Amino acid sequence: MDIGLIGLPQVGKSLLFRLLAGEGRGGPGQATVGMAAIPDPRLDRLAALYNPRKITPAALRVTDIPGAVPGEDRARWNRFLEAVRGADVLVHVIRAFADPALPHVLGEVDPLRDARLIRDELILTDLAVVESARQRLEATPPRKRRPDDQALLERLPLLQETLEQERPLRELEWTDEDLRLVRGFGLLTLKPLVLAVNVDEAQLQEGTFTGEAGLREAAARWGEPVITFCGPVEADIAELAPGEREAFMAEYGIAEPGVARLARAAYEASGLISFFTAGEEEVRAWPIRRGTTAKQAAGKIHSDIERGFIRAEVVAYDDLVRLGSMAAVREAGLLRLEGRDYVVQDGDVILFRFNV
Ligand SMILES: Nc1nc2c(ncn2[C@@H]2O[C@H](COP(=O)(O)OP(=O)(O)O)[C@@H](O)[C@H]2O)c(=O)[nH]1
Ligand SMILES: [Mg+2]
Repeated sequence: MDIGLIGLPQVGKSLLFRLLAGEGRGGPGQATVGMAAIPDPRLDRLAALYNPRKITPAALRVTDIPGAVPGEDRARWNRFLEAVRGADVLVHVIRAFADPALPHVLGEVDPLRDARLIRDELILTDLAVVESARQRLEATPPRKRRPDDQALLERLPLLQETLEQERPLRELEWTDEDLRLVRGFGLLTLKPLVLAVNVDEAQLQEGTFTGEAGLREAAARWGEPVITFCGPVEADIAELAPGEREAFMAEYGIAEPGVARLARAAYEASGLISFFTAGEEEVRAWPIRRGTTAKQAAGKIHSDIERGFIRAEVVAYDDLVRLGSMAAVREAGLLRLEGRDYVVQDGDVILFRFNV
């Protein structure tokens, strides 16, 4: 499960990457890849109950690619987009910060212009993919078409029409079967998109940034969440000891690092939920897609647990925290025994029973 960072050059993508995932792996001019922990206050509450040796948050892979300006170098821009075809969610990093020493690549700082520019580029990129797929299939004689080709040919015109109306494909209703048919295309506007606005310290203090009203209005219309963060201040927060962070953030009127809010927004936008395992050894959050069954969830932990699945002992996070212990949960009759087809809910704390 992957987050792809996109945006113009010099907007703070690589700084954000380091804040999310540390140094990462990769070479100069190539994609850098790392893991971003997804902070979850529920994990801390569970850890307070179990006092485990280890606390493991859910994590998503993040990819950072050297940026490109769409109008300037088409080939470079296309390579840039190729690198995020496999991502599950895109985070568009937008510059709001002012810095006379570092001019914006397009001149004025204008977050709404940048959001539109990248949005339009993603739409055009998908349109090219859809058009060429349609042409290729239409040129194939019917008897040479593969089983899925006919179904695709029936659906591609609607996709093309949607994109021609400058609408992203995620606005359409998608069945699992429709998604399966187009999976190989890596359509970019099908991916959820989060707008991450990099503000400067003055804007952070003021609680607003250049062009905020216009950007928020458009983002609300588009259904895209907007998260603000201030790169350099976030870097300072990360350097502080955990005990010193709250006072420091209070000076800026923020309760939580912007990077934490951003990681969670990307997680939620990508349709992921978490279940927990909890014991004295480890308290851990596991990312799964909505609709995952108990047996599939077991497989996230270990293939042996999936194969030898007997049952899942499940308690809702809220019940466990309210009652304070597994013994109290059992006594209250709130520990459920669930079978392989149980659909795991966000916040379920699960103990899997299995034999190998
Ligand atoms: N003033 C200011 N400079 C920033 C901020 N975020 C990033 N920068 C600077 O902008 C330049 C480009 O940042 P980088 O993260 O490499 O951007 P990228 O090209 O989008 O990956 C670097 O010199 C950063 O130090 C910010 O919030 N304020
Ligand atoms: Mg960079």
